[in-house]
Amino acid sequence: MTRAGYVTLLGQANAGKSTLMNAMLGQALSIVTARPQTTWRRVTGLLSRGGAQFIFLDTPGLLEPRDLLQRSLLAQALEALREADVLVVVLDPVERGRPELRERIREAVQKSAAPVVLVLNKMDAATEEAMEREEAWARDVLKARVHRVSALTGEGVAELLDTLEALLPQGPFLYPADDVATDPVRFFVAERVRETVMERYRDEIPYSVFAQVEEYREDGRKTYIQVTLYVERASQKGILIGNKGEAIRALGREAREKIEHFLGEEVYLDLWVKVLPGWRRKKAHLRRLGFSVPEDDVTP
Ligand SMILES: Nc1nc2c(ncn2[C@@H]2O[C@H](COP(=O)(O)OP(=O)(O)OP(=O)(O)O)[C@@H](O)[C@H]2O)c(=O)[nH]1
Ligand SMILES: [Mg+2]
Repeated sequence: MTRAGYVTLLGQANAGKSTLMNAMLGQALSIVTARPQTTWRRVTGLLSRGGAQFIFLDTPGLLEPRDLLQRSLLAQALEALREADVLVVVLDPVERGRPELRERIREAVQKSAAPVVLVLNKMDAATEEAMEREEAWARDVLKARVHRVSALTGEGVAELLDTLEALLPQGPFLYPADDVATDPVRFFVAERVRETVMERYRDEIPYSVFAQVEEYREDGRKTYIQVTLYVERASQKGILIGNKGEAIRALGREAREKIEHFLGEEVYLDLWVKVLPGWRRKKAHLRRLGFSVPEDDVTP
């Protein structure tokens, strides 16, 4: 008898959800940066080992939304919560986060019918005192079982997987055993460009740029990939391009190396920048960029 099911990773921004999913998959699928709010969509990662198939759902960090994009992020995280067969709540003992977010986590756990596993991440960096404080909160408030891990070093990840496997529902595999992802390669390519932007720029730029693959041609010697970076304002376009295009060339080189590493082949990366005024706040723009906007949202 095999087991298969959805394992949703939920938690505040920067807790290490994407790093943890990648560690469990043994592959850098979701992008990771030192900045909060790196993940902007739910990312599915598949792990099949022996008689078990884990369908991990990496989600945007829980937040108190301040614009339409953030409302879309929160809605996606909550939707993934509803699909969970097993819920993994990832906590960051180093940066505890605002009390409202703890409240959101508590609500999510209470609403979920799925078994809950609480992960205290960053055990390589957190003090024993901080770990114990979080463990007490988990025990008293969430009444969940607790695992200490470091998604960064891999410590505790194997034991966590064993716990999760035992909680998966019995049933047939839902995807072919050697699949790792359900999203198209184009998505992961665009994400690598966005990851590079988030790492190289500061202030508002990391949060104002969305990357989308517009063309992907495999007919030449090298795969040709055209990615458009959508920005909110003309001034941001100038910053991205830089003096005589120097900045965007450097960005392109770094992003291309990441893409080549991910795909295992050489590519030609062509970056364009377009202004989509105030896209984070406009329903039509967000839809065009592939974000789902909550139906009940009345903002134009
Ligand atoms: N020291 C340490 N750092 C970690 C660990 N796990 C993740 N990080 C770091 O924490 C930061 C955020 O990691 P992410 O995986 O992007 O966090 P996330 O929860 O997916 O964040 P959002 O997508 O913004 O919600 C990165 O700088 C990671 O390298 C860990 O176990 N130990
Ligand atoms: Mg993430």
